[in-house]
Amino acid sequence: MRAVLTLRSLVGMIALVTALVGTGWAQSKAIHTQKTKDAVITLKSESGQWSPGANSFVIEFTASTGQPLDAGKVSLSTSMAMPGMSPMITGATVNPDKTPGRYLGTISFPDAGARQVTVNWDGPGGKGSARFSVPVR
Ligand SMILES: [Cu+2]
Repeated sequence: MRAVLTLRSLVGMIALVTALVGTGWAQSKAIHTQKTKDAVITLKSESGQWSPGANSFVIEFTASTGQPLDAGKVSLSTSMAMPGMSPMITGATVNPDKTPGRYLGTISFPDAGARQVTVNWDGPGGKGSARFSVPVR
């Protein structure tokens, strides 16, 4: 009897780990959370921060009801103020994940420093825009 229970809990644990990895458990630390009138936007990555060089990240959209929000087409760009120069613009590649309201992105920063981030979306639930600051370090 004990052996059966142990096997069951082992199967359960494997199922849980598989589910967590499948939903992007590795991208679970929040970099920034931004509330707008219509949505809560959570930017996440494995390390919980952006660094110079290549970064992969996740953007999750949640409606004010707490339900995932299908944000449709999503774009993200960043701008860095450079003294005496025009701002340094860096865009991200963003694509929808299988999970509604979840998007996978990549972005590559040439240097460290504070970025002004703009997220735009245009989906069945409406379009919107959010701006917030994220340090690259
Ligand atoms: Cu710069």
